[in-house]
Amino acid sequence: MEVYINGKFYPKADAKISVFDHGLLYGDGVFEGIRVYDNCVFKLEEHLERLEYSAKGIALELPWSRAELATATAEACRRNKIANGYIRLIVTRGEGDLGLSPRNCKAPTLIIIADAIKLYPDEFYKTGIKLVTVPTRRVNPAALPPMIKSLNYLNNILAKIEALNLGYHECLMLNDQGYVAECSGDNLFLVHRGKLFTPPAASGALRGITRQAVVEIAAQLGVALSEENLTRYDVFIADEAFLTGSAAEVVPVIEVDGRKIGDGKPGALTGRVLEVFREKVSRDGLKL
Ligand code: PXG
Repeated sequence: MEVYINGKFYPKADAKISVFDHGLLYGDGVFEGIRVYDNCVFKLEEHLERLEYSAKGIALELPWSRAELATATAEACRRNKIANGYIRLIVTRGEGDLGLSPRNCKAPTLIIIADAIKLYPDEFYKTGIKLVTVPTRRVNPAALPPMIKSLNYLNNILAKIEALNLGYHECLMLNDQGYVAECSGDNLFLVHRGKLFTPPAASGALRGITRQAVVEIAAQLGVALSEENLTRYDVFIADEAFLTGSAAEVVPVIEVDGRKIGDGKPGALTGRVLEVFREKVSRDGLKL
């Protein structure tokens, strides 16, 4: 495998950055997790747009154009012969001194890893997964906007640890007001009386690319969708629930906090959304 760092490709063993890089010292940076399906980089434009917004959100000026980032991403896939896989695009504040100030960081570091993807077990899609609400709250947008896909993932990792310790793969995270925010690495959707619901980004959700794809699929299927504040009560009375993410795609949720969602089986609308999503993935994006 060869990893792209600042315009050059390095064998995996030599792909290294400085220990003085503020991405490491302070988690000062942003990233994207992107899927490749049958030589198509799914929603690359949307991922690059979000990367630009994340960078803007942390006052990091990207010295690369969207076209340059797309070309480098495509090249990383071709070099590594990734026709189906996963791309991790990382921009750090760059090498600097000890001390929080980004002013001494000369230039951002751009890293692109294109690798095979470890797919979720097939049974997740067939039988669904169970979630647990964790005590760790999603970080307050006034402290660190969750819309920024930053290298600072400790909030999510603390939640993930709590879920794993309780025997769950994924969890429900509430915001500091008690409204549903999202999962540790996925967005959440509910189905109630044939309508789709998902929390607004302002409630502490990342503007997921898969989430947006589901919004488009809902419109295509003629299913109403509302972005509104949701409570655990809304989760418990839902007929169906599913989570979305680049790695997860669309995974049915059959139980939350020991309570069955609907009849406790993956829902029909969830199945239809997953079906349409999988039809879209190899068509909607940059062709390699
Ligand atoms: N919320 C959070 C906090 C995430 O990290 C999503 C929602 C879903 O967004 P997308 O754009 O992927 O639909 C994410 C994405 C990984 C990995 O390596 C994590 C994500 C995506 C891809 C890989 O664990 N999280």
